[in-house]
Amino acid sequence: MTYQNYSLKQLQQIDAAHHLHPFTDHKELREAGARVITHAKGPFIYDSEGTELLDGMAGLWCVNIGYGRDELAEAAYAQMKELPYYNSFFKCSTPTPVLLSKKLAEIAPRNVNQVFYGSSGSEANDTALRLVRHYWVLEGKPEKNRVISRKMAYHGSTIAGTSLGGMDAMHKQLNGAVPNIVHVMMPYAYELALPGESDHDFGLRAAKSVEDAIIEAGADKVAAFIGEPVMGAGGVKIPPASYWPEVQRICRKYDVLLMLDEVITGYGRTGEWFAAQTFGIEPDTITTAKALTSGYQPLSALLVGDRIASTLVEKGGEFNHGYTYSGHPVACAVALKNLEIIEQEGLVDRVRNDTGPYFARALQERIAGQDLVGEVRSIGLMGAIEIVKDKATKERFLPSGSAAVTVRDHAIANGMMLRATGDTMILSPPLIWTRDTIDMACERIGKALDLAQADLRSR
Ligand code: PXG
Repeated sequence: MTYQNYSLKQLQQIDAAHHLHPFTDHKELREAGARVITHAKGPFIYDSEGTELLDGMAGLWCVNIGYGRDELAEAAYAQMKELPYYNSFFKCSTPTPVLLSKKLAEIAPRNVNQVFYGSSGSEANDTALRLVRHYWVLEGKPEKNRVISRKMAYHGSTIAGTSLGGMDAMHKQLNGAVPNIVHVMMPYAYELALPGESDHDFGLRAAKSVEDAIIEAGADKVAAFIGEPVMGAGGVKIPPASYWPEVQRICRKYDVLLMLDEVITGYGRTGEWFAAQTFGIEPDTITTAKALTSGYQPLSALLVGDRIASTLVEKGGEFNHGYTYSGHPVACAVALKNLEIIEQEGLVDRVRNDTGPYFARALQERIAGQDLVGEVRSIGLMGAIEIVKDKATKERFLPSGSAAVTVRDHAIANGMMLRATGDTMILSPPLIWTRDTIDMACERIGKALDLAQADLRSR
């Protein structure tokens, strides 16, 4: 029986009775009823009532080549018919993860040539944490097991992901995190730069907090630093240009491994295959997922740098770690086709040379001037709009987060799917957006901001 036989009300009732949603206040959702998205095409999604929405979030930061790409469905179908599943344990392999690994080694930074697969970004970060700790044990330094992360970081929802992440609300519900993980300040100039401090100096100061944490723990106790090149779920926080090269320098100075979490930034989002290339750094691990398959299949790839890989291979013996679906043949077939499409359509170059700069200009020229907007910022096709009560003082509306929800609701009512984190509106559209799509988005967002302003000022 297909869903078309059910009314929206029926689907909502069944959803409420049986389905526990991620990151959701269940009581609130059950009272309101879920919006049911039923189909999608290109940059648009459609709900069960036929409402068309321009998807400003590429699903959840993942549908980089847009919806309705038959080539991916065909790649999955062909692979399912030929070999739907076989494992990559016990000295076995299947062709698609082999070929995908080769492709990933080609596009990754020079020092990164090996891949470990999972099904989600959270799993990949679990693997990354196990791998870096194991690395130091193999190198004869088992006490080098601490990891430095950042406040507001998002590294997934498993126990390791939550522990690595810096979200207070998530830690509170953990009731006991993975030990030996500390969190330093985030490189968020809009709120954390001191009066008169330049972006450059702020970037160096934020990087210095990593050095301070290493010195405090003792370099012989610190395994790695982990960070999202641009913090995503935490509010599209783009570090100053001075930040990452300085973090890399500090990591090298103290022999601390550098782990990048590119679950959001990987596969073209910042105008290079990886943000590591955008920021000119050479990490020891790169966590990727999401856009690896444009979300058409669940798949993650932990890209492992030569330093860790050679120790693992030469000194490691058996690495007692892996998932049933590590190197899933269907997911890898879809990833191969997805990367082929990104390449054939020149989407990475397009973001770097055309749509990225156009997106930045459009946000500056059409959105930044609005009364409710404290700042706009973007990199490639990833952007943020800070919602404030007072542009000059950066004062926010109370209660915290409520203004952004008002903006979001007006955006959705005007055909624009937009997401809010705290009081920051977030944009992370499919890389197939054109200048016209960007114009359409800015028009809808501008209208939502006008309507929200009328609402918020009259309260
Ligand atoms: N690292 C980063 C940087 C992420 O953004 C994960 C790891 C975990 O990936 P999985 O596949 O396990 O979800 C993510 C996921 C949001 C939101 O509200 C963001 C994510 C997931 C759910 C919600 O922006 N990112």
